[in-house]
Amino acid sequence: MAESFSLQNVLDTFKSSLSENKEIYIQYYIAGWKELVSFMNSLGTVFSFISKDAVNKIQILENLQAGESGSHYLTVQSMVKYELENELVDLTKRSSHPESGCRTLLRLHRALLWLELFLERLRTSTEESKTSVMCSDAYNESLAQHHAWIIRKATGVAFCALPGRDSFFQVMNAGSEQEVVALLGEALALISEVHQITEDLYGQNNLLELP
Ligand code: 1PW
Repeated sequence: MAESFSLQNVLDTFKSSLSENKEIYIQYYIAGWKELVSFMNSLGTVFSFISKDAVNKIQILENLQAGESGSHYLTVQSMVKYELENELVDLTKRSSHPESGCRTLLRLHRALLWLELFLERLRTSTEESKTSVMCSDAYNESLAQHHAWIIRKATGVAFCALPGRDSFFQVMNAGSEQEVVALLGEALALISEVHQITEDLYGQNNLLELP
C-alpha cells in the first residue's frame, strides 16, 4: 500500500468486507489486514517481526484466491464450506494440508481479537496510560494463550519498545485526539462485528483449535 496509514482506511476496508447477508469478503478482510500491517510498520522496526507473520498469512490467502480454486475463496463462509467438503483442512495435526485457508485465516482472526482489545484500551485510555501495558494486557487476554513461550517472550520485548500514546494518536492520522477516539469507536464496532461473525462460523464448524 503506497499511501501512509490512516484509521479511516481501516474502517472503510472492514466496512467493505461485510456483504449484505453478513458474509465476509476475504479480499477486503485481507485489505483491512494490509492496513493494519502498515500501521504496525509505522510503529517501528521491532514491530516488523510481528507484522512479518501477518504478511505471510495474507500472502497464503492471496495465493489461494489467485489459484485455480480461487472462486471458492470469495468469502470466509464459502472458503470454510469448500475446504471442509473437500477435506482440505488438517483437523487434528498438521500433515497434508499444513497451510489451509481455514487455519491460516484463524491465525489472523485470533490476532484481530488482540488488536480489538488493544484499540479498545487505547480508545478509553488517559494521558498517563502506557501503550506497552495496554498492548501486553490485550495480548495476554487473547493471543498469548495460542503462542509458545519463545514467541511470548519476543512479543514482550517488542511491546516495551512501543512508542508512547501520543505517537499512536498521531499515527492514526485522523485529526485531533477527540476525532481519533470517535473514529476508533466506529472502527471497533466493525472490527468486532467481523470478528464475531468469524468466531461464530468457526465455532459452529469446530474450527477454533485448528493446528
Ligand atoms: C498494535 C497492533 C497489534 C496488531 C497485532 C497483529 C499481529 C499479530 C501477529 C503476531 C505474530 C507473532 C509472531 C508469529 C507467531 C506465529 O507463530 C503465530 N501467528 C500469529 C498471527 O499468531 C501462529 O502462526 P503459526 O505458527 O501457527 O503458523
